[in-house]
Amino acid sequence: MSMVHHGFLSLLVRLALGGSVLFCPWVMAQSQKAESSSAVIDTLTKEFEGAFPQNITPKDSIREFDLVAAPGIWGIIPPYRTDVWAYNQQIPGPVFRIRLGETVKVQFTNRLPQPTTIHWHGVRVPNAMDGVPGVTQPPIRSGERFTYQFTPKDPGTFWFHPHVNAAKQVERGLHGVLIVEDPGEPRYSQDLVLVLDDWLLEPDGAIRDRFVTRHDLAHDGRWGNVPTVNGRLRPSFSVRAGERIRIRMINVANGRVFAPLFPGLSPQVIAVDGMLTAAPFPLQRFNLAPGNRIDLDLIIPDTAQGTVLPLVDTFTRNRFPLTSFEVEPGTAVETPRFQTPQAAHFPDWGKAAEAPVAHEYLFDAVRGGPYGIAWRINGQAWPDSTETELKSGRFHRLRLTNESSRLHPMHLHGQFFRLLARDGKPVDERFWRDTILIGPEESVDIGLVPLDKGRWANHCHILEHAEAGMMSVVRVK
Ligand SMILES: [Cu+2]
Repeated sequence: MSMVHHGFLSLLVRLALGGSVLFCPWVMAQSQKAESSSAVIDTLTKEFEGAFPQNITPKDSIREFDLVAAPGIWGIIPPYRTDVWAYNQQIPGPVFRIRLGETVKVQFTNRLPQPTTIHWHGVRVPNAMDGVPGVTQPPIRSGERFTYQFTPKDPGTFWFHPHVNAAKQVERGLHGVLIVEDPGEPRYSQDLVLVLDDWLLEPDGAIRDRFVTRHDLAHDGRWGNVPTVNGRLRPSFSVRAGERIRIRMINVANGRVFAPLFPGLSPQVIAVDGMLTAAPFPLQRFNLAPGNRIDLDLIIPDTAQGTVLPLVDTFTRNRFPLTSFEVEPGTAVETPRFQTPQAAHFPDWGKAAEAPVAHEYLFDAVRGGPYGIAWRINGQAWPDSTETELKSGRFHRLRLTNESSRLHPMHLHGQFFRLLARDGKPVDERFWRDTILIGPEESVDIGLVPLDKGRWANHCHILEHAEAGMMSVVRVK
């Protein structure tokens, strides 16, 4: 029966009962439904409890780091010298390693010819430390200093980069790594950070200096011609048979998605976007989109002595090597034995599909705007934007719908979420994310219990798309 008929019936009932709507069948059905969906949300919220901490008690230990963003020179493909913008004159920028409970204090100086900020990707920082201009802080002008200080609540692999003119600043080389070690986690033979990047270089080694082009915007952002690991084309690492290595892989590219694979080896994925998975799973086809991180547990087999183990990208049909591990002959070591680390608690969320969709975000592009093509969220291109609100400490299901034929790795600041469904079909991903790659014409549902209050950016991590409007703000109250 249609709503019109229900409305008509309820009017009749109301007239019969002298204005009371207590026994209106339609109103009763609605309120039962509301009750049951709020019961479902209660269950989902309860299942989340203990998944990650609301707060952390800082130890009495402040780790100070100096960080300077400035023009510099880097040998991406020696002997060519490339003019870059870099943190502390190195590509990638420094790796800041701290222990859980320690407070990070970064004394930052901007020596770039333009304003900048630093965003701590994936770190649940106080909102004022999130580095988003016009949302959490004013841009830091050329020559100015700013102190970022926070105590990370989660151990894991995080990174940092500018949030002003990011398509240009990140592409020119501004990115660094923050690792929060958990003293309770096992000791690997090596803890190796691999920063994956992708440069668009001219034949003389210079960075092609046209940014946010119409071509980039009509496609999946800027894809380059020189993939690098830790700022070098195809570097190699020396390892020994028997070693058990924790590899922390980060995609800092503007647009390129990597699907890293070690042919013939079976590393286990132990963390995604910084957070330990509910259980380790083999690395097979994992799309590491811009912003994403994975931590791997890799054992170098005894049989590999004297061989070279490549790491290849398999995202496109055109497979290419990223780096290789040279296994020294005759130097095998004993493999450290321990249980692979995993999340202490991971919510079941089997009922998540029964929760109503709290907000839907539609992504599309139109002609216009400062770059000729504008990327939009719900019909608006940043800074034109309507905030959405989420309640802190309550489960929400959000729907992200891609109405375009391009890729969009969507990144929500300050929160971790879990993929629940693709195109309405349930997906059982047993790990958290802060960035989710959405395919052409695809719609995904994500679930989260936001904890940290404030105004958090929600944007595409293809930095050209974000620059051309694909950003909005979610307010957690
Ligand atoms: Cu996008």
